[in-house]
Amino acid sequence: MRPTLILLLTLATVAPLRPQVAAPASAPSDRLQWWTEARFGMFIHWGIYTVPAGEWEGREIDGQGEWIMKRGKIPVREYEELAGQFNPVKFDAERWVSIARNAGMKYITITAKHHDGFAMYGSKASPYNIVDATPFHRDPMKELAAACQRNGLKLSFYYSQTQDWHEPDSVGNDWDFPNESAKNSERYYDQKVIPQVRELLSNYGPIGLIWFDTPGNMTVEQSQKLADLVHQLQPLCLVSGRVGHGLGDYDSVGDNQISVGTAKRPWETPVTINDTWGFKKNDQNWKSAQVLIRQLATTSSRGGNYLLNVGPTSEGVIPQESVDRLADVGKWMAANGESIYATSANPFPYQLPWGVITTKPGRLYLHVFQWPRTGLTIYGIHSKVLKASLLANHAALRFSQRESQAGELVSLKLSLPAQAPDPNDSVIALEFAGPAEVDSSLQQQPDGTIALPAYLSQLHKSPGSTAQLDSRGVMERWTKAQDWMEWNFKVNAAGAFDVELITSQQKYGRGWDGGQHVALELGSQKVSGVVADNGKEDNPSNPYWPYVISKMGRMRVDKVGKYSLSLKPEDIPAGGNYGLTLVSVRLAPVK
Ligand code: FHN
Repeated sequence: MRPTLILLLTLATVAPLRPQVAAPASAPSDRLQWWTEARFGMFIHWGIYTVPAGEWEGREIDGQGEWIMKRGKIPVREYEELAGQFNPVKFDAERWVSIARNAGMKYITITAKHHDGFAMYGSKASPYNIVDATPFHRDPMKELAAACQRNGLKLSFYYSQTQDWHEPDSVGNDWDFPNESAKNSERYYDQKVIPQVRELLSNYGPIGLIWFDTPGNMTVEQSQKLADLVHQLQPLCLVSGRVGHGLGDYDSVGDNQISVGTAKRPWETPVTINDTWGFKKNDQNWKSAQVLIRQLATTSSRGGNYLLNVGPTSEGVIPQESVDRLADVGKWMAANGESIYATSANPFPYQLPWGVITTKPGRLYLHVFQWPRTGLTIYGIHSKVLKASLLANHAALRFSQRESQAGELVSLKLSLPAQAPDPNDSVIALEFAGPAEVDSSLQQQPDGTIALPAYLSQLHKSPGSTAQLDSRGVMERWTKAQDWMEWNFKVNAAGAFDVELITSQQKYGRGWDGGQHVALELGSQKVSGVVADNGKEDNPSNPYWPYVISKMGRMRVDKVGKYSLSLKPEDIPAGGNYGLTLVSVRLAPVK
């Protein structure tokens, strides 16, 4: 047998390389290019709901601030009076735009009209707007458009096309307008939506995108008409995925969701900095700068855009808690933005145990969240590394690459300082002569763990099965015991493993079924058990959906090599709400 070759490359002497800029294999259309390069935008929810700020008649109304009209079933005539009290005298477009710019954001998407139907710009199509109906009388969108131009950011508009609780012909207001059969959605589209979208695309210069939301019961024709209108008025303006029927230019995943795998289409996730979107005075559940930075890096590592929301007050002020956190994100971006802007997704189809990876031609950026005390080993990089350095200060790192017996580079070992240079996300840049080639097959990681995500399984569906992956990469509606999954993977170090099932709770941990009997088979070994709550695990990229760990038993692997593991439910009790919400199977080495 040929001895394994160890290649030790010392890099301190290698001159810095310029990243090679090559056209990606599938070049984004002209419309998408700026947006996929931007990766990071500011979402702003601002409207007259900021006057009550979550309270109505001395009572806190449950839910998000911008939903107070619906949750409180506030009659249109009473809600309209808020306009007379809305006077955001502290609004300063330049300040808002510089907060976004200094955070490293490249675009702003602001609510031109939310579900309450109130236009936050001067609209001729409806007098129910900020210029005509409030004592403010200014058009903040004009001021923002100018400030964005000055600062090099794109301005985009959120527009609620389906829900409009102010209009008798629209969807959502069943307390003032209970007679559903009297509603004429075409009339609402023709008299309000189409003219207002036209105004937004005609009066504010070049617009980056129109962020339609909650398509609800729109027909294909209605969605198509809106998308066509946008493209006809501004051919370079994007249409969000929530225009409905897959007719947007990109996909918008669920609120506050980050999918676990890479997606087929360009995508964006809207995330709130606290829990509400529109300002709510009692919502103090601010995400830390660390969570925000890691969510941004994680979204980029899966090829998505991160649209982070702030909710300014009725005075026109972005809350200081948001400003502080965005400033911290901005400091990180100033040093590490190269690893976010214009990057592509992690070339490995799976997640790494220590963090996430983004890439550009000739570079891999390792975003290390869990700093390893004894150096970092990565399997599966086949290309020769020319240089490794810390992105923030350019300090070169020593490394070695190991070859397989067949002469293929199979593992990279980096020597690292003992302390994480950045507790939020330390980025290591790896440079290559060309695109980094990696082994995309599933394999045991250097820490001994074998992680088998649902999104990389082969799912064998039985007839009539409704099981599928949701936009987080979690199985939904798996209610038939005849559906089963299998994975092929490589074991690099033999030993005993604890078998754990990771399932996801629903939002805020409110729903989870459990109780399913599941069997896992690996060769002639079989373990089976009940999906039970044996402990929770944080899910930092999706903090609202905690993971549940179920311990299923122990398995042994005596030889390194290729294996296949199957997961077959033996029983899924009827009457559950969610089914088997599988995220992954984990084989954790027994220490
Ligand atoms: O109902 C809205 C909500 O108020 C907020 O605007 C979010 C942002 O993505 N979108 C809707 C729900 O998905």
